[in-house]
Amino acid sequence: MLNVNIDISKIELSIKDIVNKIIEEKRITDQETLLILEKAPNSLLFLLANAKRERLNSNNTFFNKNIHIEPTNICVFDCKFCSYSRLLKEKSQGWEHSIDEMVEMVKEYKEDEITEVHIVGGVHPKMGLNYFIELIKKIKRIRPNIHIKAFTAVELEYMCRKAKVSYKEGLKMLKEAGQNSLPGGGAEIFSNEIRNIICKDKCTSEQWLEIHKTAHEMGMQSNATILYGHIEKPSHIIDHMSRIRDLQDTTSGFNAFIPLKYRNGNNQMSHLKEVSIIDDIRMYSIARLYFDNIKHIKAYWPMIGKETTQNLLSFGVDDIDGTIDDSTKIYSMAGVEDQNPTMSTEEITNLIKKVKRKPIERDSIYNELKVY
Ligand code: V47
Ligand code: SF4
Repeated sequence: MLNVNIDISKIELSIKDIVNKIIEEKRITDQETLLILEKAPNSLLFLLANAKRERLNSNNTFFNKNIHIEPTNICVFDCKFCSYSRLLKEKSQGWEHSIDEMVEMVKEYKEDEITEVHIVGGVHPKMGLNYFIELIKKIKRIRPNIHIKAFTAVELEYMCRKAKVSYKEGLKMLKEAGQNSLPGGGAEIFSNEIRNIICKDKCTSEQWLEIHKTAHEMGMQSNATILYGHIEKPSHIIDHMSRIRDLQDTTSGFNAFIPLKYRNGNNQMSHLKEVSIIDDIRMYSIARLYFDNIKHIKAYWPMIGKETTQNLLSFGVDDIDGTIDDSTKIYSMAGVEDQNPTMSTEEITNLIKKVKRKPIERDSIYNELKVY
């Protein structure tokens, strides 16, 4: 039973049973979730999400010490929401890091300063499977204990296709080189109706799910994301989460679900207004209530901002990623206020403590390393 103080008699009839199910910790269906996403008052949704967050993760708020490496922003795809990719013909605005440069980036940190390297970038036609295998091997040679979370399903689909290997073969080679897990990017919105408009040329929803399934079956865990707040409708959000919940029922390989708010700077969808903070909180809350099989809901602070992240810790979120030195350009180029997002351990833990939550440093697979 969730510990929540609600006067059930005051709740609208159509959502009363759903609320009872949530309180009794029963799984809610897609239809029920759609109904509460569309109809439940904010206060009710927020209260329930917080109760569930506290039931699953008590007061704990997780972060880790990592750096992001973006090998290139040259990309063969043309996602309408992307502010940072450049085509080969626009090379003057692009970057391509050499393997040695990226290894140097890792070397800048002492062994105990970071536990994870997160590698994600554009899909460059010349950076293939062998290139990334060499990169991973070289990083592991200098930091054998570091966790490498790398390559979205979009990058993996392209590199396996180009190398003419199956997902299983490609992932096996990367795993043998030292890759440990996969990030959750590239999922966007699974519905073809929306995908065909916002990112029609990259990997399909089925391919995204297949790649994560294959990784899970090989013992590589991953995350799942959703890109919300653009042209999608509530039904698309439910459909998206439903496909992830179904896969998780079979594999249990997802560590965290990460809602990513669409930011409208400098891209082909810039005419769209960004959604309000209330919509953000509703998205995170509904995710917390829907996923009974994914333990962590992550707010990626460089994208959503520090203040909103703090607020979200009361509405379902228990993980804030935590990059100590975030070199990601995905969000700074999309117009996020903080153009150089970095937080020291002290800043991260203070941010969490200020809203009366308990900061816990974790490793990449959620083993607790230190309580602050
Ligand atoms: O797939 C691109 C998103 C994702 C915009 O797994 C945008 O731990 C908002 O997935 N507005 C890549 N979002 C980043 C990602 C990620 C980030 C942090 C942690 C993890 C993890 C994964 O960034 C893309 C896309 O959905 N994105 N452009 C934009 N304008
Ligand atoms: Fe390329 Fe990723 Fe940007 Fe899409 S979101 S254009 S795949 S870098």
